[in-house]
Amino acid sequence: MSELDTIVAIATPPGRGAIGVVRVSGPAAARVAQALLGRCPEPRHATLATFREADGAAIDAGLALYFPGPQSFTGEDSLELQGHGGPVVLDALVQRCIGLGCRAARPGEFSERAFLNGKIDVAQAEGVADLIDAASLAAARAAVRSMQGALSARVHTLQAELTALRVRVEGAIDFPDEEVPLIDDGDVATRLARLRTAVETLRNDAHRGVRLVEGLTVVIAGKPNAGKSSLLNRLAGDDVAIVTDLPGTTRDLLRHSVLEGGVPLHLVDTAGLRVASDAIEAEGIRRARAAIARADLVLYVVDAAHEDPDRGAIGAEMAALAPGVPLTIVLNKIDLIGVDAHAGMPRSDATGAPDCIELSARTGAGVDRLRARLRASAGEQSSEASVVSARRRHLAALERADAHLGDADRARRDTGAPELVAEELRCAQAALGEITGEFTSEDLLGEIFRNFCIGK
Ligand SMILES: Nc1nc2c(ncn2[C@@H]2O[C@H](COP(=O)(O)OP(=O)(O)OP(=O)(O)O)[C@@H](O)[C@H]2O)c(=O)[nH]1
Ligand SMILES: [Mg+2]
Repeated sequence: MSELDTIVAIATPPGRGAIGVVRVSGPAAARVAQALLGRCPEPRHATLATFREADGAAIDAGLALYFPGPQSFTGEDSLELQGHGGPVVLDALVQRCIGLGCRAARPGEFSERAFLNGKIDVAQAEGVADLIDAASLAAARAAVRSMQGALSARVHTLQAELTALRVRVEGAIDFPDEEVPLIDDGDVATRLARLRTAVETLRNDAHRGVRLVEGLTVVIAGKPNAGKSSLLNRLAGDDVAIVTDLPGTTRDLLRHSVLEGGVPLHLVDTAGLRVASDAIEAEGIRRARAAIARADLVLYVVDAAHEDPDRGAIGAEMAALAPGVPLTIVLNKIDLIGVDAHAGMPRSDATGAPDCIELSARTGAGVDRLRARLRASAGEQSSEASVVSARRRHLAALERADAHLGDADRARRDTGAPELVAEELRCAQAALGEITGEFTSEDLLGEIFRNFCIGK
C-alpha cells in the first residue's frame, strides 16, 4: 500500500436514500474537488455545488465539504460529497473520482489511515465499528466511551504506572555492585499489587463490554422432566428441542440464540441432572455441567407440580459448578397447581436465596416475567459508566499482562533478580500496548481493519 495514494468510497449504506455520501481522502483531494466542482470549497464550510463529469455533464448537485489535513478524520486532506442517495448516481461519482486518480478504498481503510496518522488508536477505531454495529442502546453507550478513548485512557494509566515501576527495577540492574538490596522489595511489591488490581478491574469492565457485543450465554439446567426443553422452545418461539414425558430426553447440548432487548441471548438446553442410567446420558450430564460452568446466567428449572424445591440447596449446587454466576430458579408447570394471575411474580421470601420465577412453559403464563428478568440481567451489567465496549483480543491482552505481572511478582519473591522482574514487566507492557495498537503486528492490524465496513 502506498501511503500517498488517494482513496474513495461510498460511506452511506447501499440502496436508495435521501442522501448519499462519498468520501475521498489523500493528497489529491483538493485536485479532485477542483476538477469535480470547478473549485475547491473553503475548508470546513458546507458548499453547494454541482458534481460534474469530465465533459461537464452534471452527475448530481449537493453539498461539498473540504477538510485539509491534519484537521480531518484521517489526518489527510479529505473531501466529502453529500449527494442524493441512489446507487447509480453514487457509483457514477465514485467512478469519476477513480477517473481523477483515486483508488477504491478497502474496508476500514479510512479508519486505518486515521490510526496510521495518529488521529485515533486501534481501541478507539474498534469503538467506532462497535458503535455502528451496536444492537442495543447500552452497547452503543459503551462503544461511544471506547471511541472517545475511555478504554485507551485506562490502558495509558496502567502503562504509565508500569513505566515508573520499570524505571525503578531497571535502575537496580545498572548498579549490580551496590551492597544495598537490588530491589526495594516492599515498594515494588506494593506497586505490583496495585497494578494487578487495576488490571483486574479493567478486565472485569472489558469482559462486560465483550458480553454486550457477543451476548449472554443463558444455560437452562435442572432435573430430568422439569420442562427445560419446553422452556427453550417457549423462549425461542419455535419447536427447537424434542419434548417428551420420558425423563432423560435431552442428552446433547442444544443451542439457540434470540434477541432480548437488543442483546443477543444464547440459550443452551441441557441434559437433566441425575445419576445417569447409561454412558450416553453420563456424557450428556458431563456436558451439561461444563455448560453451566461457562454460563453468564443459569436458569434452574423445577417441576413445581411435583416438587417444593430447597432453594438454598439448589443455590449451593449451582454455586459449586459455576461460582459467581447469577442464578434464577424457574418454578415450572404452574398450570398444574392452579397458580393464578400472579404467575411469574418473582418471589423474594428467603433472603439470600436465588430469585424465583413461577411460570408455565406449556401455557406461556409468567414467561414475560422471565423475559423481563433476562433483559434486566443483560442491561444491568452494561449501564454502568465504567463499561467500555471491548473485544476478545483486548481481554486476551489483559490476561497476558496479568500473567506477566504475576510472574514478575514471583520472580521478585523467589529470586529477587531485577533482570527477571524487569523482563516480565516489559512483556506486561507490550501486552497492554497491543490494545491501543502501539505494539500490534501489522498482520493483526490488517485483520482488525478488514472487518470494518467500506467507507469507514
Ligand atoms: N403441564 C405442564 N407440562 C409441562 C410444562 N412444561 C413441560 N411439561 C411437560 O413435562 C414433560 C417434560 O418436558 P421437557 O421439556 O421434555 O423436560 P426436560 O426438562 O427437557 O426433560 P429432560 O430433557 O428429560 O431432562 C413433557 O411431557 C412436557 O410436556 C408445563 O409448563 N406444564
Ligand atoms: Mg429436555
